[in-house]
Amino acid sequence: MSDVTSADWADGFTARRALAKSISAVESGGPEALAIEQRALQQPAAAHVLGFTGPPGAGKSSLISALLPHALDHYGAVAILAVDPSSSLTGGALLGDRVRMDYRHFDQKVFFRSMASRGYQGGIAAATRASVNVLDAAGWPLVIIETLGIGQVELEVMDLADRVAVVLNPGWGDSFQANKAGLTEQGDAFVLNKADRPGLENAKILLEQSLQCLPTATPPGVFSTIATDGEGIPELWQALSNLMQVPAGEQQSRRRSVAIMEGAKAQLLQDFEEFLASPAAASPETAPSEGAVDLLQRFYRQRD
Ligand SMILES: Nc1nc2c(ncn2[C@@H]2O[C@H](COP(=O)(O)OP(=O)(O)OP(=O)(O)O)[C@@H](O)[C@H]2O)c(=O)[nH]1
Ligand SMILES: [Mg+2]
Repeated sequence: MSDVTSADWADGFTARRALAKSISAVESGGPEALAIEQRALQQPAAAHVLGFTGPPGAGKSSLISALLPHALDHYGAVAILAVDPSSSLTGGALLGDRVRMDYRHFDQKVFFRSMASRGYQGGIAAATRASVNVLDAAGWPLVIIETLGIGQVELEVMDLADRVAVVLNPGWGDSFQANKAGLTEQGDAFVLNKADRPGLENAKILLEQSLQCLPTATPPGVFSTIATDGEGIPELWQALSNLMQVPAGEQQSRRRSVAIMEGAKAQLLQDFEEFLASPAAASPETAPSEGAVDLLQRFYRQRD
């Protein structure tokens, strides 16, 4: 039984609503979002960020669910950001077979947020980064990000994580070119999930061969799991928690500098747009290339 009282529930609920609101605000992008994010970054970093990526339907959500009790034992509370593929190229057809995560029985210790992969002013990677920074500031010790391993944007999302687990299935060598997708460079651990399917040994050999070609001293570990019945989950968690022994904030300093740069860019753009709308921008008749140089010179002169 949970020892959470109704007063705790009320507190947790309010805090959660405030958190959800802050995340919505930073997701929507723009100067306001950056201001909230900059404020969040004033807190010392404490969160670890763990990414799960891989092709549609590989079992990322199932694995996260299966690992969650271990993660809660270790960290006490876990936030999950699922970058939802429903509006991306491949997601639609697989929706019927997706695991819809239901974490309500974990009470207040789990925060779950699904993020559409499109529709954010600064792009999904920026929205995810800002959300991670807000969750970190709000004291969530572990943030798990789930995303599809199919494109440049997803690679950018995974760049936010301290460590990344790549989830594949037996048969991946035939059906999915992890090398081509840039996944082999991304992963700190590789999970062959659906180990109950044929072709496990073959997939393992293929994967280990391609990982040996990486320019790292020790190739990342390969783990076999059956997420749906828990097989291999304790071993995978052990490996992931060893990998996560990174100083909290190692990545946060990177998230912080990207946020600062984005802030500066947004400010510059806003100033330039204001300048363009002003009489000072009225351009004399010149050739287009000279016109652009002239315009910028006048913009900088005006700001001195
Ligand atoms: N046989 C078998 N099925 C599994 C295993 N793990 C997950 N599944 C099933 O595979 C399907 C997809 O699982 P998800 O966890 O939704 O996969 P996902 O990678 O999160 O999928 P997307 O988020 O849509 O990319 C579901 O029907 C799961 O029940 C496994 O180890 N063995
Ligand atoms: Mg999923």
